[in-house]
Amino acid sequence: MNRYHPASDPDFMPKGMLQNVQWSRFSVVLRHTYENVPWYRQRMKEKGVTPNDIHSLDDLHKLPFIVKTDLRETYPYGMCAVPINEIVRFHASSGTTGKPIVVAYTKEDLDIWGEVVVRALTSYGVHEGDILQNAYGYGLFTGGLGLHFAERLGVAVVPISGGNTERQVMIMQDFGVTAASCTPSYFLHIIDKAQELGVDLRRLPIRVGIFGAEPWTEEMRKSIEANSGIRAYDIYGLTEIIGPGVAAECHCQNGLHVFEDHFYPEIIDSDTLEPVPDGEYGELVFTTLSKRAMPLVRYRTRDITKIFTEKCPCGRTIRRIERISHRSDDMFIIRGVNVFPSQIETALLAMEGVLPHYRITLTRVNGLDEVEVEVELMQEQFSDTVRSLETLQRDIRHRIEGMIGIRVKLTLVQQGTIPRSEGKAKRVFDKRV
Ligand code: DLL
Repeated sequence: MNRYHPASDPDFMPKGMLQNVQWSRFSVVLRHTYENVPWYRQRMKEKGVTPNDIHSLDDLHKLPFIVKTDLRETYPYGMCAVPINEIVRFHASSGTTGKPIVVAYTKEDLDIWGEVVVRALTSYGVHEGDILQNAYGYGLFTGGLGLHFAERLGVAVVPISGGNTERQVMIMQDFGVTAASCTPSYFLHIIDKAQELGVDLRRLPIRVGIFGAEPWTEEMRKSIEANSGIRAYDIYGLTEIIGPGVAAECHCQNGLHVFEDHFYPEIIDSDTLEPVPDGEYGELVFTTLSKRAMPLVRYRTRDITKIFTEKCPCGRTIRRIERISHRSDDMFIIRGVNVFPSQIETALLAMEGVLPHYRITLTRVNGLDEVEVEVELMQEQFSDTVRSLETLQRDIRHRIEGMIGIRVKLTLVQQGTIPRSEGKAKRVFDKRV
């Protein structure tokens, strides 16, 4: 079992030492990738570079990027850098169309994954003796088996997976669960169900939530914390890099520390593909520094964030990224204006009486793009006078329009109208094509 010892935690390494670790790991990974993955050798040849041209991590920019379609085109084993008999696990990310992205792990890769998940849990204050209700989906998705590594911290894991929400509430109550992991949208559903069943989560021993796999806003965090009495923490990761545990918040809840001794982050401008300085927004790119089965060099995540330069009060010296509020491909363009769903979520959840359940539908009427936002209201709002409902509707609409800069149609709906999700929530429905 991996027992946690802060003294040996690279989260707290002096900077120079961390850079040495990063470089010594990367130089091995680069050679390993070049020698064992023909796709990489070919791409590097096209760029006119070999591992001999890379003398430090400052030379990373000389290397080509890799994107999701490259992984899809080499499906299923084209990116594997080890023989199949060294692989002990596969995961895959579903994707909406075509073949999935397949990721392979050696036994040592699983140990790295376990290590970063344990570090994340520790930074949320989860410890031996806790009982974790793991409601991320088990299977090819990395959420379930990823958070299952909590066992290595001495945590008792309830591998309940997603779904059957009534049973989730029962088990949370009966087992004395102290921590839960799932998507933030699914936890909202659990909160609703508990309320419906007359169970007050604030009176249960549960104190920590481990939420990720989809964007969520600070307003959503406040809503979850107020309605469940837990502390809600962000965990970030992606199948291609390892799964959950690439970066995680600490108790300061202000940015996610990247476990950069294993996953080296860069932020690039998605148009010019040039690195941007720390503190500026751009697309997050990762290079895996220690994985053997499927190392990735300069993988473009499409996730938009920035790297923090300020020291974190928690004392960790590894860098932080701002929470991922959106992906570059989440953005929709309405009448020439770029809009992110997270902007609408922020505007909605700042209003009294609004519930954190909403849906955005894009349509084209007579050649003109329209945005409709449906949002649930607390029941008591509907029993108020029609006049105050109209005022509320106008106020919410103005707030959204002020945030995104275009007119929207706003529909207020009763609690429970918008379908709930058990995994990653789908909130935008683009019916323009
Ligand atoms: O969602 C891995 C994961 C499981 C992360 C459980 C956290 C918890 P994929 O299905 O490959 O892997 O999706 C990865 O989800 O590129 C982001 O766009 C998004 N994402 C993941 N975590 C967060 C987060 C898992 N904390 C994609 N905040 C990533 C915002 C997130 N977006």
